[in-house]
Amino acid sequence: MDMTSPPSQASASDAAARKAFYEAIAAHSMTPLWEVLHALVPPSPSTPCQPALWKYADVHPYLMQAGQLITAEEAVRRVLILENPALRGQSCITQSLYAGLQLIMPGEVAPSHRHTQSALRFVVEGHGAYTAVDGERTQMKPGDFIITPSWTWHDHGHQGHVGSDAPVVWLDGLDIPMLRFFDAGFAENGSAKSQAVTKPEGISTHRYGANMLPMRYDAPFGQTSPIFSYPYERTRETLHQLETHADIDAWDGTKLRYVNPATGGSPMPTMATFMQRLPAGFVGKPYRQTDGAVFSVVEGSGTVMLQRGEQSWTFEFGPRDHFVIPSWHTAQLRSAQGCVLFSFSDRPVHQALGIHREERLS
Ligand code: GTQ
Repeated sequence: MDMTSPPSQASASDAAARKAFYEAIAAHSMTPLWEVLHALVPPSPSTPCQPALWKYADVHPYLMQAGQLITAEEAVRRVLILENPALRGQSCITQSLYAGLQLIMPGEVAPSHRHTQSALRFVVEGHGAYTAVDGERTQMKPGDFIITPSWTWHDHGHQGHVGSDAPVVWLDGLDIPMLRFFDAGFAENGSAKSQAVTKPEGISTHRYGANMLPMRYDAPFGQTSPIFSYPYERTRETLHQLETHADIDAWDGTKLRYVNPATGGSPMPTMATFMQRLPAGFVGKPYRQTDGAVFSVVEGSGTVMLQRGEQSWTFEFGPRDHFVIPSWHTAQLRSAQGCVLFSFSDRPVHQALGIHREERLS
């Protein structure tokens, strides 16, 4: 029998006998494989996730309303979760990834805690906020990519003044659903609201971010990158220079992956992060990959066309919009005026398991 097709049609008496049999074994917490095998081992990934787009113009007023309704301290983390429309109630944007938009206002503190889930912060707008990890603070500026390694104390705060730059919003990307799947979540609250600052700001960049490492590298965060802020200033300039002076990939434009400088691998064991620039007039070729990816639009505008089976989607995106491309959906990026896109996915886990697949179509 073809392993991927359901069992062939049974006669009425066979069907009745089987149904009675299924009911008998159900009482013993058993079920027949042959009724579900085709769905368990599908011929190609059949994700329940849907492509989705969150326009910042729609999201922003609700974030500001959340700012009126509850303080960062009371909420602990004042975040609006971006839930995949096909997975409502599960707090996830793909089956393995969580995404949310976090708001912090001047004078507020999001109190110190730690958890086994790894987090990334991608700053969407505003100035004056900081995040602290393991005794070191870093300022959060739009486009910065910042890491909170698993099981490190972290708190966020805002020391800026009331004004148009005051609300600071960032994208939180966490491996919450993955840790839930493994039942490996632990968390603790800190004893102080804000952890003590024990290190000068920027020290981790000096120690680990100059293409050099300490002689006896101590891997302060295990497999996670020892650099905790990757500032946009540097990323932006690099992409600009590459777009001007190097070949542009027909699928991705100019796309770079962020690395743990000590290993060359992804910054976090569970999540890979990327930044790409599409030149003006870019019409990308279609591709699909097993790792579902979440995008945050940094600058410019464009279109992503998605297709899976008979279904297709077209999203027009602009600055601070967010969208998700689920596993094995064919995607094609276009940009008339040029744009910069941040994205993250669970690719390192696929790679560790040897199951990552990518197809670049023409
Ligand atoms: O900032 O620590 O969006 O613990 C979800 C869970 C943010 C955080 C989230 C968290 C955090």
